[in-house]
Amino acid sequence: MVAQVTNSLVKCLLIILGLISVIVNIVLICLNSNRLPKCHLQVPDSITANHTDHGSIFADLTPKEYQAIRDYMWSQKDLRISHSPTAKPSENFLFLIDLQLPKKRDALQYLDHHAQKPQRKATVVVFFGEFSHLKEYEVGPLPGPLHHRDVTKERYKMDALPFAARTVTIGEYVEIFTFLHLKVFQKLETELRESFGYIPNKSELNPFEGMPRGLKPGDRKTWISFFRDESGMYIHPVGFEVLINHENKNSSNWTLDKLLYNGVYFDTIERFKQSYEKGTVKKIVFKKIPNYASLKPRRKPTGVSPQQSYLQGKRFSVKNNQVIYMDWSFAFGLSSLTGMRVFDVRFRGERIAYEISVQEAMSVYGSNTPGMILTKFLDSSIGIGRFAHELVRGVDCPQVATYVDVYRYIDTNATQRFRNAICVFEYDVGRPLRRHFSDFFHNSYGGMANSALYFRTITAIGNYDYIWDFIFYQSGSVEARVHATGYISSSFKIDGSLRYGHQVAHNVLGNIHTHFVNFKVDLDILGVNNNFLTKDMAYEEVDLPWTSERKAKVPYLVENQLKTELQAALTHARSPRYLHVASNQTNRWGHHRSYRLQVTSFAGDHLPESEPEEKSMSWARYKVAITKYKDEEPTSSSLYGQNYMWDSVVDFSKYIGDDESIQNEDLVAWVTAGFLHIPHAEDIPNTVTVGNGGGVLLRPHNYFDEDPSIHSPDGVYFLPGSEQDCEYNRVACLEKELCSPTLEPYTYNGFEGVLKFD
Ligand SMILES: [Cu+2]
Repeated sequence: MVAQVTNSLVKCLLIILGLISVIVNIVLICLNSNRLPKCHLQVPDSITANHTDHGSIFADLTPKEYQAIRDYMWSQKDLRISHSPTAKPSENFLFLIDLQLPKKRDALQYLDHHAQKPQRKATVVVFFGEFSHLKEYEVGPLPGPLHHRDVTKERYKMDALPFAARTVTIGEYVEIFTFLHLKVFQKLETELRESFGYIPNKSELNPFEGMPRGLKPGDRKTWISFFRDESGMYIHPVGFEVLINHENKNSSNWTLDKLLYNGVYFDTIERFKQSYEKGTVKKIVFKKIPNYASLKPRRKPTGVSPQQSYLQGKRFSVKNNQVIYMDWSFAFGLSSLTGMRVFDVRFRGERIAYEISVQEAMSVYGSNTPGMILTKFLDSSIGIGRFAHELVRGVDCPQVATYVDVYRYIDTNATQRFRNAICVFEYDVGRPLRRHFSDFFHNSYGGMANSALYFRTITAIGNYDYIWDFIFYQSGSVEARVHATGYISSSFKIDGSLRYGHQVAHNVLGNIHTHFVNFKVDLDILGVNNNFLTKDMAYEEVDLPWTSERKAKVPYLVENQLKTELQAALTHARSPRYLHVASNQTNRWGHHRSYRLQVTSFAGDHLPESEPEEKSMSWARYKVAITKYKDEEPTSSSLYGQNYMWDSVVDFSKYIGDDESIQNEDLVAWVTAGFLHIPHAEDIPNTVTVGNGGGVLLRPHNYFDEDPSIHSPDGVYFLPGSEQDCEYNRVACLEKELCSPTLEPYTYNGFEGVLKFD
């Protein structure tokens, strides 16, 4: 009995001791918690931005809108539009539906004066095979009831556009491929097998076209070069090219006009066959080779490259087609033809630009083989925005970027969705925006990282990939930039080829070519009434007031106002260094508030003006050309440029030919950036972006009274003794706040080394 009582007491004591121990531990943990590291960096989801509906007037058409327009046009019995996605050239085909931009005056009334929202309309392009002409329609208002109006005459001063000016559609390509199969491959099976390893349905030859398609208006004669059926076919030319005349809308009337084999021309298949059989043409003997064009890495990845993250959440917001970032806001769109564009670009609420948009990408090639002798590509004729495909996270854009889907209706019979074809991200460009370390007197450090917002799309147009960026900096600058990458175009090396480029693989010539890109920059500096100013520097000889020993040559400021369109058409060779779109208003210091256009370009000559094709690319004459804004001059190039180069329906030089006044007017700057590409061994397998770019930077110049980035929350400042203080240097506390074992502890001892005068 006594033993039982003793056992119970022991148990009770143990339980009480246990409880006391738990309570003491809790109290101790609570008491000591202040001494443990705090990992309390706040990570909000994203900024809360005050979006408006204003951007919607520039928004691309929605899938519902595309379908409504298509169905409406299909229901117009008199237009007799085919429903097939691969309509033949002889049929009527609805080639394109794209947003019709509102008239600028209406848009500004809506944006600035609460006027009624401009009606939403579409531009519709119909290729009328039955009637052998092309027409453009305005269809709207959306959401309906819809009406259509033929606007061809209004836009192009002709009742209908020439049939030969149309883009080659998927439907026409189907017929071209069938033609090649029946009229070339089937007839030359033996020769093509022996020469190029051609085996039907197993080892094919892939076609690549030269453009333009002929020598004069109305021509549709295309040189097609053939390439091995490998990935990266563009750098696998086989030395075989054919000229097809496909002018007639019925493919049964098409003809094979010429052949080229190993540098020798033949008029017919038969003549080539005879020559090949007799051995009078030097035969190319097929040899299987490893695919040097493959992009499969030659070594396996060993890890992941550095990735950026937003430690405190995104500082920008994308809603519908409007982006808000720090002091910036803008609306965006992606035209199937011209590509990326932004509108109503504002900094601190003030509109800087009404529109900044890509207009055209052009390349002129040199060669001694026919597929490329004449080649001058004008990409908007096939569609620049059309080829914006899904972007790859971590490579095309940072993993943490915001991705936007786009919808298009071009060369098809249904709306197509392209997921994640636009990306938006904030990125530290890796070089301070500004900094100063005060070594002499008043020791201090002030600086700021250059974190900017990127708005990007990438278009893969055939062999080339163009990376298009609009970049918004915290100093109030905005930049439009393009970089080229992808495969070069090449031709089979024959005698004399090296005059037109360098050899880059066995029998492969990388052809010399140019890249020219045109941007529309519609700046509105404090309203639409602006002037075009130039500034530069010259030397003048001056007396030295304190001595007669000698004179000195001193730089001085040369300022001019260019008053007419022709005066302000500045070629690549002749342009003052500073170009400004300026307001009549002045800043605190009495200078005209302006934005400067700083063009990064190594363009050179585009094409001698005596060449008939030059009319379709006359925008490329000028590094910067300023025109008075007109709704009738919306683009510098057109859908019809490529296949009607010799009598182009849009000839930019006519925009400035009337030499209108540009004083106190609404001004548009048409900016051309470009570079010469002499392909070299390192273009194999792909051209790299490093060094292959150009663009235009729009930067404030006396627009503000000081650099606006001084107000940025990213500014860093400290003095001797306050190096570890986080009040104006958030990075100093990052390691503690994140408790990150990978972050180096923050230290700064730079003031130890300053000059001392005592
Ligand atoms: Cu190139």
